[in-house]
Amino acid sequence: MADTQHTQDGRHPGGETHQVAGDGRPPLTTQQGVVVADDQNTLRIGARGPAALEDFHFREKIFHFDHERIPERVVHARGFGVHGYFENYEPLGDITIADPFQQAGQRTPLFIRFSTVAGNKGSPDLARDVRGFAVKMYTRQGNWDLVGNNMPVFFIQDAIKFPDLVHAAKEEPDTGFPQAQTAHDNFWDFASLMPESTNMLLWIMSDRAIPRSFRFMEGFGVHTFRLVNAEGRSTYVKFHWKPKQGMQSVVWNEALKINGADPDFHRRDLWDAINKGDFPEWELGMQLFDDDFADRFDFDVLDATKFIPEELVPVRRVGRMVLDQTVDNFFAETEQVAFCTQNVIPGIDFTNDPLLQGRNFSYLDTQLKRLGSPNFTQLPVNAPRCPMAHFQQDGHMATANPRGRANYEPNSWPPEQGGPREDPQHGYTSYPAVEEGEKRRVRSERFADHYSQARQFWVSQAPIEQRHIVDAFVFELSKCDRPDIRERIVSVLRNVDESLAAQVGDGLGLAAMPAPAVTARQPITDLPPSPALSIVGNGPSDFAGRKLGVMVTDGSDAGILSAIQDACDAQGVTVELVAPHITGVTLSDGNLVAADQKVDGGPSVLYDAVVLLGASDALSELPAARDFLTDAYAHNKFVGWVPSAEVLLEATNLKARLDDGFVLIAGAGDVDTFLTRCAKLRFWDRQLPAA
Ligand code: HDE
Repeated sequence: MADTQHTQDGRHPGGETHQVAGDGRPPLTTQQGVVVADDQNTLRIGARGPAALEDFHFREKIFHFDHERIPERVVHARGFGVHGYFENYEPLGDITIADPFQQAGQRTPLFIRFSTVAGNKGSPDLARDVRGFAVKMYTRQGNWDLVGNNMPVFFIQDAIKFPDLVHAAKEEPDTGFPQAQTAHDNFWDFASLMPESTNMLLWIMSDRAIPRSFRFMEGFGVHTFRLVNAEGRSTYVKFHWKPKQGMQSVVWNEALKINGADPDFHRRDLWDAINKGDFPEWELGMQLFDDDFADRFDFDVLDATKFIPEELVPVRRVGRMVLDQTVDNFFAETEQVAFCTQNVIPGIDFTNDPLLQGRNFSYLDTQLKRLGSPNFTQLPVNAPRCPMAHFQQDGHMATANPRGRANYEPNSWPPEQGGPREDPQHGYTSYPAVEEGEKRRVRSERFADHYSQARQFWVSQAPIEQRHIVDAFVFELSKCDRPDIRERIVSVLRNVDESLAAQVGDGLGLAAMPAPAVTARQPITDLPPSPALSIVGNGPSDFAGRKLGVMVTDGSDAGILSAIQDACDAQGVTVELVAPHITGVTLSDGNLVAADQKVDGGPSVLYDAVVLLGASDALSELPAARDFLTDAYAHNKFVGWVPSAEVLLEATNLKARLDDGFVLIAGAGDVDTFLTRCAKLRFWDRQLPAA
């Protein structure tokens, strides 16, 4: 923050000049600005004597350190934030007066924080989980927070169940584990007794829950919101973020290994991409509809366990989000950013979605607990960037204190002293929805169908994606100790799709299938597949933004390597060299190239595809080198290889199993063929041959 920074010559901004140390660095000071002479030794009485209480430097240093932590978020504790902007494509004044959507080309600065939900702050990035997708736009009409997820549906219909859901999903209260995973009895016990969570179960068991990177996943506002125009007309809207890089996920066995090899895999990916100028982009999409559609739709648009298929209501792309700047300080920005669903601006309003209504209470409440003062809005990452004036005052850490005489209203002080006034014309006006009904603890009958859309999601998946869903259910349920919980989930799945239930039952080794769970309403079984729901069907068109791992040894072909590097540069692909030593290898032309990773620190799970540009008998002896290849094979990756790498293919028994996912790079001319193949990202036929 500005007041703790030093200028180059050692002056505090606006303060006196301190003596500058010989090499030009500013002197170390206490928080009070007193220059420190010795930061190595506590003040003590005699060389072996007791410490003196008057050591204000020691006291201040330890005191501050002791108070460095703030409570982590109850959910979404593990997150990563960056800055960017939203650029609007065309004026949308006919639909909303919201500031970001008024002019073509208009840019609104924003901060985004991606997160996992269940894990603690230090948990690995590639947990199987929903990803938070929270965007704070600093508009000229105030801050607008769209606090979404990477899946368009949620586990529960009413916010009152949120504490139960989160308790069940996080660590069990007696043991304090497992960390960052739902693969335990408590979660599946709860889920098996909450039929409304079935749709979301399919989503979190799908590859959506293990994205390859934040850059390659979709985002959703989840709830139905309202857009309101100047005439006060309301249009319902569902918000979507569509990654321009295409969608991509990893496979589960890979996720498990990435968590060991690089627990920061997702944040590192985003950090690296932005800092090398490869700015990730998403398009903001809107599904716009009216009461007429809402009445006709098979489900209630206020029910957050349902999505609206894009094939029914098209997603209109209204602008793009570009992420172009990493944070200066993780704590100041990512940790202290405070998203609140109730941060809306004129032209954007809520609906009665019971989940959204509950969230509107929760977020403000949680920020006070976390940040410790109602003045969290004054922190730079949270402060609006438009003019702001009000009569709220004081409190812990108040730094933006108003000047002038009046701190109340109405008042009769002249304008320069009397403070701000309300503005009925431009101020936020709620949509005047007419509400009526009995005050009761009830839920609409229209929320009662829990299975039809889960089935629609299932039938929209490619066969390989269906296989992954089955495997994920089997994996998670196999971690449950109680057989009755496993069986209850299978009985729930029978209402979704018999073949899904049978495959999961088979994977669990059930002797007999349990009866289907009782349904509140007969599911609809003929909802058509929605192609937009498949990741494999919505991948990228090229290999740009991806990472290639090239294994090199002494004598590797310099010509092919430079062809790989040139082609990858041209296509926006990152190349990393993996070698027996970090110092590097001597290529065929006699030049020494440095390695990016030593072989055991650069497993193939960190790359989208690999090339074996060399191998030796000694290298093939290393388990890490063999894993490099066998994992790439097991994870259905494309493997380029040169004849001299054959020794590793033989050492791993893969020489006899070469398939179309292996590309022989006999010379520089084959590099393009290889990279073109890589655009498909995975050779799925290896795991599930096309029918
Ligand atoms: Fe949250 N959620 N949530 N949530 N949520 C929080 O706020 C809550 C829900 C989401 O990067 C908390 O600052 C309730 C749906 C994101 O800082 C808390 C309910 C969706 C983030 C909270 C929900 C989300 C949060 C914890 C049930 C997707 C991280 C810390 C009604 C649309 C934001 C905090 C960030 C964080 C409450 C359900 C998304 C406790 C009560 C549905 C992305 O306030």
